Amino acid sequence: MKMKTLVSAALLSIAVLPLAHAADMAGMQQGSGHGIAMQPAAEATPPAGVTASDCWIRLLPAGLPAGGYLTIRNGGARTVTLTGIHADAYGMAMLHQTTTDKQNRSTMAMVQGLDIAPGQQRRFSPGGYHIMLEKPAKTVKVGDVLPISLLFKGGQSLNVQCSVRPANATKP
Ligand SMILES: [Cu+2]
Repeated sequence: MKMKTLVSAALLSIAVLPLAHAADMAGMQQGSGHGIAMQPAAEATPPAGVTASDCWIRLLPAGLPAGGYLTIRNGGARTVTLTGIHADAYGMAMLHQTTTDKQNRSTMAMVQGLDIAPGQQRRFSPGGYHIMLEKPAKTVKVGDVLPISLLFKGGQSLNVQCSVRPANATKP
């Protein structure tokens, strides 16, 4: 257990993993020791004016990590910072960002904190910001609706229901 913590810390410090675009989900399976894991479920006190919508999870076969996508809108008066994710159905839930360079090479990186300014909307989608979900705690099937908690700096959190979609889905 102690060793695993050390490995996690080492991987966090690397944080950027070059990956082929098509294999972005598959490639992460190797690195399942990294990330912000097992944050306790908090009582949901959302930051003022912040809402989340259109949450969906893309289920992949063969135990590959699932991707979570949604839109977060800040209708409040101050900037909020998304710092982590908690999902009851998964032992590990991480904030990731995929970026693609001019040569069409994709890179997936850990996101330590995502600021959302007043009036701003952040859309998570395949090929961009996503929630990486690993270590399912139960069998997850297409059609399930799973709760996810968005954890914000300062200890606030927002709960959102996410529908589970098949591997070929590209939007909610
Ligand atoms: Cu990822």
